[in-house]
Amino acid sequence: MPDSPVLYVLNGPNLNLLGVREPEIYGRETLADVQALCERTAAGATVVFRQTNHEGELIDWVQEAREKADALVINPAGYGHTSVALLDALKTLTVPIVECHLSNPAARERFRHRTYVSAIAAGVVSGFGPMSYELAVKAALGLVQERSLSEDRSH
Ligand code: CA2
Repeated sequence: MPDSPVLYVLNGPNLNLLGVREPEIYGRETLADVQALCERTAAGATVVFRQTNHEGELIDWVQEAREKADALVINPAGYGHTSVALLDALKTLTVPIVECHLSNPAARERFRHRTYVSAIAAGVVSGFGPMSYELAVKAALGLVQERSLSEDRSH
């Protein structure tokens, strides 16, 4: 495991409204609460936590993660269901990608049942509210550790 792994946690459109609108679906915790939860969960790792409402900015950050991150957790929000461009950017990463959703999109409208991201993610965590992020962060750091152990063994 790198001494202090760098974990990018990227959030797509409208997640800035968390805790403010539609609490029956997305709960009462804010994105700042989710960020604090990720930072607590990833103690010892560096967490780069960001949200954007703009597809191009999200793609720029994925490209940045390609250079700087040891793993990526992404809640692509609506872009997960629509964006081939985001998928193309994610495909360029060699580090583990964990997809994360607050709600369980498979239990919602049909158009939410598929995301482009899940085709290339190491795994998907959905339906547990903010705890989805906690589980996703643990999974991502677990994968980083697994990789570095298998790299050590091959040297
Ligand atoms: O459950 C999730 O995390 C989603 O990624 C959230 C997306 C939705 O399009 C996905 O199907 C599932 C929507 C994010 C909107 O976030 C809001 C938060 C609070 C109030 C209104 C919207």
